[in-house]
Amino acid sequence: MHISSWFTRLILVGGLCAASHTSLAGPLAAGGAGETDSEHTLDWRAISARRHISVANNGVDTSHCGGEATPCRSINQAFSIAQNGDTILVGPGLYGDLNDDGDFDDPGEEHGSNICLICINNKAISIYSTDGAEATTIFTSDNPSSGPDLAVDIRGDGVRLGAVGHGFTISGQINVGIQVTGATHTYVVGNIVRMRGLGIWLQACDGPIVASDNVASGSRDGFWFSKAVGVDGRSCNDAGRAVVRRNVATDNYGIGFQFFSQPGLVFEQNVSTRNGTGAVTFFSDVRMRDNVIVANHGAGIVNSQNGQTILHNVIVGNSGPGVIVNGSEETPTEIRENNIFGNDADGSNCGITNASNTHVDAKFNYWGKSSGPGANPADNAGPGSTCDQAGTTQVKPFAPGPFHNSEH
Ligand SMILES: [Ca+2]
Ligand SMILES: [Ca+2]
Ligand SMILES: [Ca+2]
Repeated sequence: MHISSWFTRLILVGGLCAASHTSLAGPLAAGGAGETDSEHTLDWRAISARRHISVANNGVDTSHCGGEATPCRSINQAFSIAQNGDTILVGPGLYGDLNDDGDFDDPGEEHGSNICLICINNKAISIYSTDGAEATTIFTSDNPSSGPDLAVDIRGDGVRLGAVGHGFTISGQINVGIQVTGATHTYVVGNIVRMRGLGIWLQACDGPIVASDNVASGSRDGFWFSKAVGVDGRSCNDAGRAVVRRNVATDNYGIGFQFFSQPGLVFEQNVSTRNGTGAVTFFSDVRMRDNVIVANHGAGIVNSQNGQTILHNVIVGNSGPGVIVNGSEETPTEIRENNIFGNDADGSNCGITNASNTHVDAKFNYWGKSSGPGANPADNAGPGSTCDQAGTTQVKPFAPGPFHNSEH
């Protein structure tokens, strides 16, 4: 499955292209983040021609494995041989608990540590699959007898795990699929994760960290983003800017995307669908743009702190309110140019529930009807509705028709 085509299809099926998109310059219009653009133009031929360490299902782990004709069997063994700046290329097949006996002590299995099955510590390396996530599975057993909490643990700057078309599927019943702990300039791209607890958890430290084109499904929560706290002797004063782009969280019974403490985090072109809740923020200044937040079993977006920017999203058909704004800071929240309808059908029909007593700028949204927010088939919001606790949500002017998403 190629995520971007699935993404486009999802939007078109929604029939949201009836009106032309009037582009109103928002605060993100000139900003954005070109950080991950290189992911799409990754020169695979050049990478595979460069010196690299090979891992394959017909490999054997030795102290000198890794040549094209003498591949290693496990990713850990390749990592132990790798030096700073090296690339590890992993062939198709199965890695991890090869015989599904619940442990990792058999020949060719990933002999990590009691913390991590695959441990990427303190070397700036790139690890790619040659054939893509669908063809390359890291399996952690459905019945682990004991063992690590993390399937892949990255503790180091400048690591790349996967690329578009060159990631991994990580599945099984241990707690976290991919965890990045206290890193900067680290990329997690093109992976499919299905875990017992949490799909992907990125904890940034003093610099940008990027998650793009990943899929997290069938876990408790899909994605978590937070600032690392004093990892390995580093103070991690600042989370740095995180970029979360083109990921999909689906069928997680908890939360699709959860943001703890990364001001300035850019969240764009992601899909959150059929999760318990679509996305939850605990910190001001998360910038959400061009996402699809649909058909979640609870609310679409819950802002536990105000001060977010929510622009150009499709927030449709969630069982709870489209957006809930909590929080007490005097930082205004901006929710503009979104399609917000079909939400909260079992409740109060709220497109935006503002329980914050602070100003929410919700101008220029489309509410499901040309006459603006109100009773079905529109969603409600703003002064005079039960959705607006203190009458501080500004819903006028509104958009008379739905926004196009052709820009995807
Ligand atoms: Ca085993
Ligand atoms: Ca065994
Ligand atoms: Ca409605």
